Amino acid sequence: MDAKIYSVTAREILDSRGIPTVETMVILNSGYRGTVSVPSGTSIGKYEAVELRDEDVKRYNGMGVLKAVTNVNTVIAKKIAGMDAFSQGAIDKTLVDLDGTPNKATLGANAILSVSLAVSVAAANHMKLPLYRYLNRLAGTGKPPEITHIPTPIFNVINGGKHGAGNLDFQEFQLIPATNKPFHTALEMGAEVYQSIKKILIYRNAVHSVGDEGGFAPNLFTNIDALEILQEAIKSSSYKIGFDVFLGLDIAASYFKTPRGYQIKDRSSPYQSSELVEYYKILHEKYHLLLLEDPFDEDDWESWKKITGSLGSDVLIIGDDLLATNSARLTRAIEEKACLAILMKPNQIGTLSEFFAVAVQAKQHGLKIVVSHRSGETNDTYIADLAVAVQSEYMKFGAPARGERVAKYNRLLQIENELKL
Ligand code: 2PG
Ligand code: MG
Repeated sequence: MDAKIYSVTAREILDSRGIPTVETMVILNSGYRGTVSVPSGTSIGKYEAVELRDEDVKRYNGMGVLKAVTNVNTVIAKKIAGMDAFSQGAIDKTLVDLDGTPNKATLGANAILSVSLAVSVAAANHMKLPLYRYLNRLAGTGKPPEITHIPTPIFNVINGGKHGAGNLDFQEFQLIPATNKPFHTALEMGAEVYQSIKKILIYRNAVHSVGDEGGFAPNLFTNIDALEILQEAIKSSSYKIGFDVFLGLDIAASYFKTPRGYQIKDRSSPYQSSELVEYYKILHEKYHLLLLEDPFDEDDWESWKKITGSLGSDVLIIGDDLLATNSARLTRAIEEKACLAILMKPNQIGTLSEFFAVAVQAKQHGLKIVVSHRSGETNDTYIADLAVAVQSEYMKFGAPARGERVAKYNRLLQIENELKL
């Protein structure tokens, strides 16, 4: 039997925050099928493709996704039924054309992405290939990237900003094992230090409940205190900071930019951009920062250029909200030398083919890639296979704790084992 699309069916399910999301199943004439659910962000960049929410306050406080589900089950299903599941490019183009807006506002990026990804899973199953293998074939232009490594994990172990119930301004305090560690060792390191952080927080009488991505969400006096706790946790382990393990920050600076400057709790007056660059330099010198994500607001291009020019040779400057996995934004960032790496989230752009096109563009221009989850996730592990397929340098799937986060890490253990990497 052939791999033409027989049916496309979506439904509303819950994500890790108890908020509705879309799950879509694609069945082929051959009987092979693919089911995928899509994630959802909280710190959503201005330039991302948009999720369609029902805005019906009588259901889920307006957060229902029945409109997106209906779009899949009617317009989309009708249009792509009968198409060949191996024609991912043609299917994605059909979805983009059907929507007709640059940010997928008509049908919803949640509806479109769920279909785009589910088609690829059904195709992989039809070919009896592991998903990462099938995706890898779609990932390059001509020659797919050779699979030689599992991307290095960036563990988000302390959650602040919009992800934590605590009071920290920076969104993610991260732990990054050295890139030469095999994945299972990196995971072990992350999990061990995570447990040490918990002990330190308990000892200090600080809150040790966790935030949206499984990292702890304490109340502390300053953002620096969180870095101190990470440093202490590493010291209490057998690992050496700056050698075995490094620290990173997703600043998510758009969320504390005010008309008077960048306002964080570490200082009473807001930071002007050149002062913030100097502050980041100090943090780097003191805490071995390997990376800084979104150190400035997504429209503050001048500051991005400044920090990449002055700190870029030592610290990986990553654009998340700045780039929104969007080719036009990436082109500008490359021209203006605004950052050195791109955070890539499939739902920021909305189709698999566009995701791959951005990955190719980034690689061609020497930018490093971080494949990333969202703060609202399900137990779906697609993103783990995708990171391996693209052969990104890094991946960011949250803390080494909580079901929806460890599902991805456990999937990577499986892939590592299978590939004998
Ligand atoms: C980020 C992401 C994922 P969200 O800012 O990098 O960690 O958060 O999904 O809330 O946008
Ligand atoms: Mg981010």
